[in-house]
Amino acid sequence: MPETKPMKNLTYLLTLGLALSLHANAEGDLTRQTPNTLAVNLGSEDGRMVFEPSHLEFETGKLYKLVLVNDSPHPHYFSSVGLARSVFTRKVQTYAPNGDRTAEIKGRIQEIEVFPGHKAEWWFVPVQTGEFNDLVCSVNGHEEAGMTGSIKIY
Ligand SMILES: [Cu+2]
Repeated sequence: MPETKPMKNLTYLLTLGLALSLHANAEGDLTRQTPNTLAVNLGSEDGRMVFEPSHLEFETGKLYKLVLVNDSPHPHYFSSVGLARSVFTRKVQTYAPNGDRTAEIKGRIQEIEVFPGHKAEWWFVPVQTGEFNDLVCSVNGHEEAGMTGSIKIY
């Protein structure tokens, strides 16, 4: 039986509807967006106890790749309970000084320690807003020496 014109239109609309819903599902996975890359230096090459930059801002619903770079002579932590409680972590990726990937970590992240010459990427999507003045390096004496910072999620 040949397809009638209204039947063809219905088939077209059903196909279009399916295509649109598949598209909506792809966009719905917030962890698969192109990441917004942000780099933070933990300490400095000449040994200063700083986060650079020391104030970070994120927007809810966007995927971030926070690159924690330690080019200093000391190990440093990146620790913010406020941030940790406000994001969904996709993964943490770690790198050796020669650039080789050394580990990929999944699950809830509280704080990350990066060793001299190493790098770690924290991929996350902020899911709630807030302002936190609790960014700190928890190595003994580093907070007192100036390794503090603030984070705003809007
Ligand atoms: Cu430190």
